[in-house]
Amino acid sequence: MFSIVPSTRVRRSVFFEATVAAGVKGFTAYNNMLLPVSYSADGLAEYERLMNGVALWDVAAQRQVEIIGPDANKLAQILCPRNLATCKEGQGKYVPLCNHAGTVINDPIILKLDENRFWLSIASSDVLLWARAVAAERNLQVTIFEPDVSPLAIQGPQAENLLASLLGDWVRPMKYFWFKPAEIEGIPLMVARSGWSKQGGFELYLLDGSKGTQLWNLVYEAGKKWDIGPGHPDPCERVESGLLSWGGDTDDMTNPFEIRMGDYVDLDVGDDVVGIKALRDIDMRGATRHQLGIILHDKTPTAIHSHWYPIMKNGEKIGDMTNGVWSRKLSKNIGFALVSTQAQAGDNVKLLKDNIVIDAELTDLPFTK
Ligand code: THG
Repeated sequence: MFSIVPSTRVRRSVFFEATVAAGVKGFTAYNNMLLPVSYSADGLAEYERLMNGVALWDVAAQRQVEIIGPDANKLAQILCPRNLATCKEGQGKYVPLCNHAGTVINDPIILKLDENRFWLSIASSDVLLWARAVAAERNLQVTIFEPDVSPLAIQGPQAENLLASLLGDWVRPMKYFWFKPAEIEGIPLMVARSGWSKQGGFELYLLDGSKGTQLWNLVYEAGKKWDIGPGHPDPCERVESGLLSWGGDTDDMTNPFEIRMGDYVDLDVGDDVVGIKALRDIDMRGATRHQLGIILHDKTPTAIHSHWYPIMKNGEKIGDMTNGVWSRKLSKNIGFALVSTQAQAGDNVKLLKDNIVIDAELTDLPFTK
């Protein structure tokens, strides 16, 4: 075996020590940081906790890009083709960030801390460089930097009971993507109802990087009542639930309409919004691809993670399978398909996987509610 050598380019999360103590077995790279993705050989325990109990995830690699200053509101809107006028202080929204061609270059949650201060809670691409360049080109008065903020996710049906036991019942009526400041034993946090699963839960944005292990241990101790254990953004659950993985399910030409993000685009935002003219154009012409589910008829459990596989219909390539997992819930091989809009749910297709042809069927997303 080989090891990955730590450096400033492969940063450790503030929860790194805690995840090692919890038995982490594997990491991926995300925003130049180590993101835990495995605690067991088959991942079953992590999945079961997420579906039936509560799991603790080190998702500090979901970095924040802070925009602060008198023009912060203006820049936030210029970067997001979704109307932010209705976004209140304490509210988060899921947004595509697009380049001038209308290609999705990240899909963050934007959190409005106040009129002059925002966080972009980003997927894995260099939004900091992008935001600074756009701000400079538009002569805007803002400071843009990566703050000392590290999200820790509590996910699963018992997450709310656990968090209420730590913070009080006020967390129960919190709305999706909304957030509030809080403290656990003096540790400063921003608490949001969010997380990259559809099983319910919260994210604790830790505001003091020296308190990572302490926060992890406090949540873990309180969670024992609900059999808490470590977990991670779960490939099986997220595919079953239809959650997008930017950079995995997208390529260098993917626009929001192709990947079910059309609802998060407002075509009537100002002409100064980056990419909006291209998006209006694409909307008028109609997107040529769309994202569907795909079910393989072959029931040998397979995972597809590192590259895309061609999907064929009537001998012609119509698109690609962009991810694939063995669905524990459906006992089938499932994944996402980014295919021509000529192809529809119900179509019989063939998947070319490493020179093997596998019969498959296109379906609607999500696979499970
Ligand atoms: N939490 C935080 N930051 C993040 C993520 C997160 N940054 C990176 C990545 N995840 C951003 N991507 C997503 C993708 C999907 C969702 C959230 C972040 C998501 N989507 C729901 C859906 O598609 O059904 C809900 C969308 C909606 O209702 O608006 O939750 O997880 N802090």
